Amino acid sequence: MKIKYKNYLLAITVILIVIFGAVAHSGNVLQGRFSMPINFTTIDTDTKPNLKITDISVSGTGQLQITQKNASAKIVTEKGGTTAIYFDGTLRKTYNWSTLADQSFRSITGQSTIYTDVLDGIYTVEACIDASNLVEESNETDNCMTATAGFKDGFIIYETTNVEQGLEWFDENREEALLEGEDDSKYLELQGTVMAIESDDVIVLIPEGYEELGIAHAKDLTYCLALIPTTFDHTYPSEKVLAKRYINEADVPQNFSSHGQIFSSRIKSNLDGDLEDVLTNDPEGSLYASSPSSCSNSHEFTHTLFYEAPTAWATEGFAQYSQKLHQSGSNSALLECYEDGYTDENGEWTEYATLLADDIDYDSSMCLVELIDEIYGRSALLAIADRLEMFQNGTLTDTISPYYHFVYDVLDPVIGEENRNYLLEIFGICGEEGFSW
Ligand SMILES: [Ca+2]
Ligand SMILES: [Ca+2]
Repeated sequence: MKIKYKNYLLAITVILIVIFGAVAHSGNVLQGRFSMPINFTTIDTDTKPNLKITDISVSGTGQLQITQKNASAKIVTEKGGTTAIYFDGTLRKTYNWSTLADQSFRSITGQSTIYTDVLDGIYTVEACIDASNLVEESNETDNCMTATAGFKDGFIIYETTNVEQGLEWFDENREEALLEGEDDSKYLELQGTVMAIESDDVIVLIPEGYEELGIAHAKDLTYCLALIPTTFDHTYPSEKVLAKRYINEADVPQNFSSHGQIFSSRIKSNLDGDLEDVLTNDPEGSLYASSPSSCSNSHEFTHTLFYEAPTAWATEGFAQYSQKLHQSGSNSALLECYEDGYTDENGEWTEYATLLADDIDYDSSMCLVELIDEIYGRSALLAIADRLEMFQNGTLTDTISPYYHFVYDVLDPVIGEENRNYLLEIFGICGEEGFSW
């Protein structure tokens, strides 16, 4: 009888609250009034607090950020505990809780962040809450967290699980492997822990252990970003330049570029070699010539601006010519274009290849772009670049041919039919039948 009476009172109370709410507020407001979170079960079962570190990250200005949390519904009453931070296994700093301005981590399910000094390198960071074991917790085994984190040359370095970012191509390989009945797990295992090297403009994803290579790569992309879009009078098409270097089992290094993104895969020994080149500043290394006036990723970077031209000649021609202009010491930079052929880095003469749609000759295509620049001027080259950009943006409306055609829709409107015939004769193409591109 007593229990029933209680239930009866409770029911009346609930009804009165509902009526009061309905009278006091409009229908629109009511909806939110009954969505109160109810945590009674949790409160009843948690008999002890549980402290843990939930995140180790790096701020944009290079401070280490340690997030600590009370993952329970019991308040931590002790105020004199400590949180310890180790760099590469050595104690770096102990924070006494009483000195921390934000005490939220002691409240029920509360959390707060400790900001350390600015990092001065890359470290294996371990953070442990309740390091002196002052608090009796429901779980004493989850108090520490380890992560690789750093700040160097203006780049923040951190582990990332956001490996899906820009991994479409990688996923295609995985998909292909699955279709062929292969085990796809190797693609993920080869990748291992992914590190992000990030600044305001650039992000490089790279396997753990190759951070120094990632920093050199990121720096180089910063130089590319300052040099190349300006040359072609373009705005970079993405908020950041994204480059992803990952380990694959393919025998041949693979590069792929698209809208604001560069991917490259190497077998492990290649990546090891690239890292060694950076660490020893090897003059033969791919990033040796990297400086504010010379961008070593010039070719692939340029593809991120012109990634969808109507012909591979235009795509590769612009990338190679950009390399000649921006990458000192590269083969392209040492190549001299003339009216009927070119000399290579050894001074050897080669006649131009015939520019056919399916058979790309990088050096000849570069000279096509360079001749446009030299004979018809930079403004003609920029006008062509604009039309390529409009093509990939889908905003080119004044096309002559029914489908987008490099000769009719790009060259003709800029330099005229007579001049384009002159150029095409140089590259062995005469008459309409040769215009497959
Ligand atoms: Ca704990
Ligand atoms: Ca404890």
